[in-house]
Amino acid sequence: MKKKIYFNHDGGVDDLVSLFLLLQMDTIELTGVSVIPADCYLEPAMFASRKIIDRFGKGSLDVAESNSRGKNPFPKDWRLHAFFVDALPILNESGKIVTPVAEKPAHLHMIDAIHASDEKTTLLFTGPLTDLARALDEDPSIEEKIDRLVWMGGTFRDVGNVEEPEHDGTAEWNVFWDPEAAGRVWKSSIEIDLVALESTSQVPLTVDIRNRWASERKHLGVDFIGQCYAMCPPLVHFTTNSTYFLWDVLTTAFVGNSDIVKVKRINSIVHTDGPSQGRTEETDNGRPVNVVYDVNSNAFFDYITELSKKA
Ligand code: AGV
Ligand code: CA
Repeated sequence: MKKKIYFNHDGGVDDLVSLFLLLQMDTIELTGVSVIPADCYLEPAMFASRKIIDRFGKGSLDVAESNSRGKNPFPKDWRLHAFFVDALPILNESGKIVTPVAEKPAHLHMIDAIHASDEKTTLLFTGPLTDLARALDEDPSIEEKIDRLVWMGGTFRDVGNVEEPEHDGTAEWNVFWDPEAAGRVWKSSIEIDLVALESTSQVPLTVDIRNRWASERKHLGVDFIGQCYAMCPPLVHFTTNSTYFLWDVLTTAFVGNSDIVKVKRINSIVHTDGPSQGRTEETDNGRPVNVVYDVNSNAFFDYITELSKKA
């Protein structure tokens, strides 16, 4: 039996590579895709998603647009990445887009997808949780049909990846964009697997991995991920605010192959306002979450590279 996955992403390079990889996994069935304009601009991220499904997918999918808004906007330079992926020749060779835009907005599209399946759905979120929070408010009955939420979000270290005025730097961006949405999901009884910065910081984009993909570019899918990651600054001497990690791709790989990571269960809360807004903190009286805190990075890079060769 294939795992049913609903994927909500926010159009970054690693979000779009994640969509590509999901389409190569034969252990899962993608039941829906939606795009939230957080770390992207909506139009190019929608185009890119539909073109990736056209080029690399099989069955019939549509892609839903989110009409959600966040509290703390992402830097424009990062949001521009979706334009670059959308413009890749490999996605524009056919000159047309077949995969349609869904009629309903993302959160309602997700509710329909959850109810349409007899089995429980795994939610994969690689951007903020706004659409899930709204879906839970709209139709609380979806909770019992959700197997789990796998989310790229949060950190339990002292330092996150938000460097913004009026903030103390303790948050991870996907929580910071809409801290209240995370707070809403924390109040639900959904099982949460968090792929936090603890593990994603072990999979930076490096020149070595780029060179590996370059050497194997005769495979169409490896060439595609190589082209995508050509747009992002790699880790060379030390980590900066713009250094790229394979945050969402690790989260997606975890859905396909949980053997490559280590997970521990802790209790946590989310700070929803003030200078620490978006911070996830371990506390005894918090709600339980499963934190992916360690990854076998060689096994991870082998896994995604081999998956890409199937395209
Ligand atoms: O915090 C990680 C999340 C992931 O979902 N995103 C990027 C990934 O898609 C935000 C982000 C943090 N630092 C970034 C980000 C950077 N240097 N460039 C682009 N996005
Ligand atoms: Ca993302």
